[in-house]
Amino acid sequence: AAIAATLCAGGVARAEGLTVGFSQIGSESGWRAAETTVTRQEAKKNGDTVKIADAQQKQENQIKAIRSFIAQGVDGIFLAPVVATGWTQVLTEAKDAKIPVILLDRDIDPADKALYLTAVTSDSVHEGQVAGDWLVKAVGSKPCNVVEIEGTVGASVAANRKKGFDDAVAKDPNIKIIRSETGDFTRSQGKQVMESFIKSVGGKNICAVYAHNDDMMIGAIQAMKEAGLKPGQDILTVSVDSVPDMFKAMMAHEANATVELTPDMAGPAFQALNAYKKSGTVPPKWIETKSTLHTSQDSDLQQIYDEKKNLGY
Ligand code: GZL
Repeated sequence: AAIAATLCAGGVARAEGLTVGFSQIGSESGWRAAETTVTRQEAKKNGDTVKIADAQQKQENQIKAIRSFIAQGVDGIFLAPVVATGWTQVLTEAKDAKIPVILLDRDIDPADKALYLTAVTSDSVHEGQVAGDWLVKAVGSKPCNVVEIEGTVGASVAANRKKGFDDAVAKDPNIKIIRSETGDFTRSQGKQVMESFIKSVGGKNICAVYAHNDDMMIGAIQAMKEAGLKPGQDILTVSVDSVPDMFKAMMAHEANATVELTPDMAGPAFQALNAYKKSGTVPPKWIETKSTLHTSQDSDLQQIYDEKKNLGY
């Protein structure tokens, strides 16, 4: 009767919501935790149901979760792929089960492009370029030895952020990348890698640090301070994500720049899945989210910190 009433009133009855299985990497960074929070908020807003499986950053756990979602017969699967390879078999099983898969925030091997409906990601090569261009401007004409703390080995965003940054700084003969190692996107490993860099090259010989995410940079800042160095002043810092603690560090002049990455990948993903399931609309293969640069010179750092700190980072 209610549906009939709605139809009579000229509205379209809200069919029941979608049930989505989300294979999430884990909570290795503040950004990742925020993505999970925003995904729950988006589902609630749309009247959809999302089941989130935390893989503790292990691909085999993600594959198990996807198989379980297929067995449950969910309407769609969201996948944040911890690494770019090793998905062909399980995504073929999802395709055979006619369950659409949407990638969030990271990509998989382009050979498997036919195995997912769309990917909601930023342009992570561009993020690296923005970081590199900022450093070239900040360094000016003096020689600068840079150390690089990379993301998870095999993750699309780590390879892309490295490519974008390395290409951008290669334009400046004064800038040399003297060390580059993975910190696996976590604060603790970012700190350990920075400690080893300081030990091997000497803090005085490091002019700048580039970290593929803010969490590793926050660990690196801790290591620099414990070594009696002045991050953000003697040693320039640039990283990616724009988590609240990075705004705190920039306001304390212990960090210089961060490239923002929105944690809301799920919003566009739910929209694309809904349109696909309800009216067969095939989305573009890539739904791109935009990045912006924030630096310690900006006047809105406190305001952005206040806005972000309730987003579950
Ligand atoms: C980027 C995302 C990365 C974040 C890190 O899209 O995949 O994963 O930059 C997180 O903080 O670990």
